[in-house]
Amino acid sequence: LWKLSSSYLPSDVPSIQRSLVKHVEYTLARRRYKFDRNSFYQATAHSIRDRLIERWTDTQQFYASRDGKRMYYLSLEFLVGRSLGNAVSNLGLRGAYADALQQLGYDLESIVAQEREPALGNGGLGRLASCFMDTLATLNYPAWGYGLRYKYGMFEQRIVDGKQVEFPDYWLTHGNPWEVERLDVKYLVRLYGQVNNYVDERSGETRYRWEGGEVVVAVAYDTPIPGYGTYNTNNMRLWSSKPSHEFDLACFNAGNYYGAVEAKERCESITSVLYPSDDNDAGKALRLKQQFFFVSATLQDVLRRYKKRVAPGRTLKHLPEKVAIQLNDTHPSISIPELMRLLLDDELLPWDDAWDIARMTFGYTNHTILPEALEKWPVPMLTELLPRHMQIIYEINHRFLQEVDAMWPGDTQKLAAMSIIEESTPKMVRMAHLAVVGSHVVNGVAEIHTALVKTRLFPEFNEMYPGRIKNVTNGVTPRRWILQANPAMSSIFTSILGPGWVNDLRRLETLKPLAREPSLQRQWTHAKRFNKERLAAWIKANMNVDLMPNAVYDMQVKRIHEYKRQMLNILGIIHRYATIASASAEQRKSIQPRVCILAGKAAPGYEIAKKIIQLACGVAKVINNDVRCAGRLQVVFIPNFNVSLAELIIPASDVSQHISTAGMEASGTGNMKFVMNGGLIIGTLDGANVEIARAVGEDDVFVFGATADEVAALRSSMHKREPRIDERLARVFRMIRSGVFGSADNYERLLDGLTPSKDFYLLCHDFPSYLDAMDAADAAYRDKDEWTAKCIKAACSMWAFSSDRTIREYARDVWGMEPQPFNPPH
Ligand code: DL6
Repeated sequence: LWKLSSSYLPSDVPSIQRSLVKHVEYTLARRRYKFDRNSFYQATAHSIRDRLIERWTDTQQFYASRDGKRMYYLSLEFLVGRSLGNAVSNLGLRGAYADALQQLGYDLESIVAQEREPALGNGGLGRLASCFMDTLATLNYPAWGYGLRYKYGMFEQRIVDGKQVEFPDYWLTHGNPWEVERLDVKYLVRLYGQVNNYVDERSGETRYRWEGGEVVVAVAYDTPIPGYGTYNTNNMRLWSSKPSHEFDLACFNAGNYYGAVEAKERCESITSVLYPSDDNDAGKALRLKQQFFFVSATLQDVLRRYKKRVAPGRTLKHLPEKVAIQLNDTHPSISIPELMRLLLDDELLPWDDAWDIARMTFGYTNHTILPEALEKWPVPMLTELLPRHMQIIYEINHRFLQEVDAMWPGDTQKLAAMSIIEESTPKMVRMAHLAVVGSHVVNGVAEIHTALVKTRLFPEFNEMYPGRIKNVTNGVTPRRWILQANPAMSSIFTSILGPGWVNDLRRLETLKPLAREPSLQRQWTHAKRFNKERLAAWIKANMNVDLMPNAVYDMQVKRIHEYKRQMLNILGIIHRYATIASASAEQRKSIQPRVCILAGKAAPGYEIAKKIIQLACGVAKVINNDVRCAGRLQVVFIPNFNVSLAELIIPASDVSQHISTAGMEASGTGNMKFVMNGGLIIGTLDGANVEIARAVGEDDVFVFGATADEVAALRSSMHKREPRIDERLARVFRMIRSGVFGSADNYERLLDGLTPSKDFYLLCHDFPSYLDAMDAADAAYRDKDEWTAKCIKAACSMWAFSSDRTIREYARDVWGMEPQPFNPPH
């Protein structure tokens, strides 16, 4: 067999063309004269997939033979984006495929744009997981991602009558050429049922068995994840739920056809839909089922693979030497009791051994300190769905509280604050406490966030387990976010530095001294203009709006949240509008032209966020139709923000806004992408903004607003604050209330929270300094050469925000894992 397939598929242009035609004819079963663009997309994807598969299977075989430590990244979300462009580029075949397609009458970029992106994530957390997958493969780490294959991904957002309307995202309509269904890789997952005990004959100990209930099957779907400039190709395994038997035959035979079908559908519903809220869905039984279904299948799979490798003296005690499992937030943290159950009840290990193994295997990443986003599950719900796990959680908590009591004898407040069980009605399981207790490393995702995790979120845990909480600042992959998203800028880098910068962003530092050189500045300005025109063409084609070409392109694109303060941006836009409207024609000429772009989805049940979108659309409509604003101000809300749109929008920005109330945004990753793409940021001292400002220089970031410490102090004195607000802001409120942007009733709830005594997100407080920061950005933009120099220097200072740096830190400080580069035998 090896001889029959020993060399890799040829990737010269004629061979690629043959493979494209073969796939149209045989895979898609299309007549040779009936090709269209979509069949060419499918054929191109299959042709690339063939080339991925050979590297992929060989890489996995190689990892198995090397028997090194592996890492499994458990994430309920992977925001993958389109795969074709990424795959051709990572395999180094972009040129060959572009030529092959061109000669057949197609253009690679328009073929790439045919792909419907799988939106299996909400936002930052899911996209981070996908950036990590790219880096893990690129740096040759033996790692797999595990997740769920939702049939319906993140909803499609449309703007109807100026409001968000959600439509289901059935992303599998045309199939998914990137996945391989593994009907042979399946596991049974139990739900509900009861726990029975028995006495183990050998040891005489009481043991437990979870029995009865419903059993669902998890079927694996695998997707190859190619590294850039390496043969290593990793795996992302997503689970789909199926019934354990097609119909309940008893039901069926008794004439209850619908009952039989219903049971089948109940099983399949587990992986039907991604929950579209990026903070917390606790309380929804289906979400807990999803989480457990996911981790149970994953842990069975991980243990099966581990046990397959037989080595002298190796037992389950050595699991942490060979396996690291990273929990992407608390969503998969039910893994901790599930691994304990498998080790205790199936493998019959003693508690202490099982606990040491579990704790040394798991790492937990915290992505938010917002109290409402910290998952808690009602004890009655957990007891019903996972009775054995609830017992195990109680036992973990019992032992943990003994440790707490030993450290702080008699301190009942400490016990209550730290307990995994919250003594509320009903009692709740605090999943974050479970994750901290059951992991050997807990990490925050930016320096300031980690400091807050240590001091505000888990201060007692930090005292009890010194050194367990670490910082690993997030990063993004330069392959997707520079090379693929911004070919114009990438070709400048490549022409000066050669292609190696993509995997070593530090090399960009050498361009900083050239930032004022006219020839580099000229190329840079052309690239930016090209990117702006590319975006403007899309907006014209899709929204029928003509954007001004020579304006500052100012962007805020991210999930809509009160703490992210899109509202502050909109208030600033209205202020600018008021200034333009009240200026003379002569005065208007000196106002910096600006295109304000907003995009982002609001969780369907988050009414205030939806009102923010409505206000943005209302403001856009008025401003874009007011002749006084012509040539000075435009506002666009781009619907259905997703990864593909981000790739188009980000490279076109001059400035972008990352303006969360300080202390509330864990990291942000958009901020990194914008600066890497040659834009400057306006931001608060929050999340990764702080480190970005340090890396690029405080002068090149337009910082404003209260710091995290000031926010805390301001909040505690809020009730005493005088009701006086900035006169410019008062004018903006009057305009909204006058109905200029649509009926004031629509916005009353938004304005209601904006009085100094109720201003939780500190919009009133930060508004004046926000306007100062905007003015500073406008003033800086006027000196074009100096602005370009700032942008070049900033973009070339961003190496630390590559996910390559992030993953190296995880590998060193959390996983204890070494790269394993695979080179195929030629
Ligand atoms: O760490 C990735 C990303 C951060 O960049 C954002 O700042 C943070 O808001 C986001 N967190 C979530 C919340 N998830 N939960 N739970 O998406 O993580």
